[in-house]
Amino acid sequence: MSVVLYHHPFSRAAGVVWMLEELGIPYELRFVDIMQGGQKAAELLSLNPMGKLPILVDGDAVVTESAAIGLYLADRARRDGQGSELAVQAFSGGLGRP
Ligand SMILES: N[C@@H](CCC(=O)N[C@@H](CS)C(=O)NCC(=O)O)C(=O)O
Repeated sequence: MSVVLYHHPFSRAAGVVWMLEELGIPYELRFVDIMQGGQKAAELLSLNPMGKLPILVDGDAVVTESAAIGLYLADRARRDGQGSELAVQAFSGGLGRP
């Protein structure tokens, strides 16, 4: 089963997309219109009661909070020999900064 990311392009989900791409993890994007309150829909509140994006679903695992998602993906990728420095780069001060 592929990773699903509930996403809006102008949200912290952007850093998660970057990390998924860098790690080469296949994923499905599900657009959520946060301008229209889509993040408060019952289906999404059942995944994240905080009513916020991003939300990552990986099989039975549901991960929220962008930094936590970054660390989760780093742990997932470690099997393939990649480290957690990508999570630090993505979520500690902005994209592209070490
Ligand atoms: N600390 C959270 C912040 C989540 C957050 O504030 N997400 C925003 C988009 S960047 C959101 O969903 N806003 C809609 C709302 O608060 O209703 C994280 O890093 O994931």
